[in-house]
Amino acid sequence: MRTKLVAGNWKMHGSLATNLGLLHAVRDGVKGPAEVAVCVPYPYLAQARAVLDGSGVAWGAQDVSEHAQGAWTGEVSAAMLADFGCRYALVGHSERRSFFGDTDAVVAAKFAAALKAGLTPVLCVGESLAEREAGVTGEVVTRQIDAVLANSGVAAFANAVVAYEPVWAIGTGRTASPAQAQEVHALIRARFARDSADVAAGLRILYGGSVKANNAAELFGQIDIDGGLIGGASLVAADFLAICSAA
Ligand code: G2H
Repeated sequence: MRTKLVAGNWKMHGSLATNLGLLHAVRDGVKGPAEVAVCVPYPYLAQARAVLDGSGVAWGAQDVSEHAQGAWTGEVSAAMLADFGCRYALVGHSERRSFFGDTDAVVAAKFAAALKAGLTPVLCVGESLAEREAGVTGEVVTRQIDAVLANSGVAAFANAVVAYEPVWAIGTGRTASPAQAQEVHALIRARFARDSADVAAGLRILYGGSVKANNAAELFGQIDIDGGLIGGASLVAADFLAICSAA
């Protein structure tokens, strides 16, 4: 009953020239029941819209400011993203959390700002290797989610997506096994079910972290895995399309 979602996260890659081929290939190559989106760098949102508008492929941003407007040099507001037709905005990606100081509170504010502008926030959560080895994966992921629940409430998640991305699996070529991922996805869904069984049942929980064409089907076959957030493999059209087809 949950439509799967496969979202590409291009990170800081691309150029007008290389994006063109990739966007056209994705637009023209997507088949199958899963919803597909690409989260591109800010300067390429207009290009993504020009190619993808009217197609079945959505586009979005990789971050968003928690502020609505004002003297926030370098920031991009949710309303600006909406102006460019974005459906999605990632919030709390681990690279933002670890390299740019996005705390749980900042992530919660970004989530709320995205929702307010009519975007669908994709809340990224996940534990580091040290946290996994210390056996606190559940606590970490729950803390990250609780910060957003406390700020926006469970009903907000009727219009949001969660992405579980174990930090130790991001860009490392090391993927969580389907069973490892499923265990955390089930824990995440159970956390939401404590507040609302309906929201929990409808919530799409994506897996991210070294998803490739050769491991996507098994990951997406898990009962609580509703698609993927795809980094490196979203930059190669054939790989990304194969992952979309596996969903
Ligand atoms: C995790 C993921 C996409 P990759 O960051 O968000 O990247 O698939 O390259 O591990």
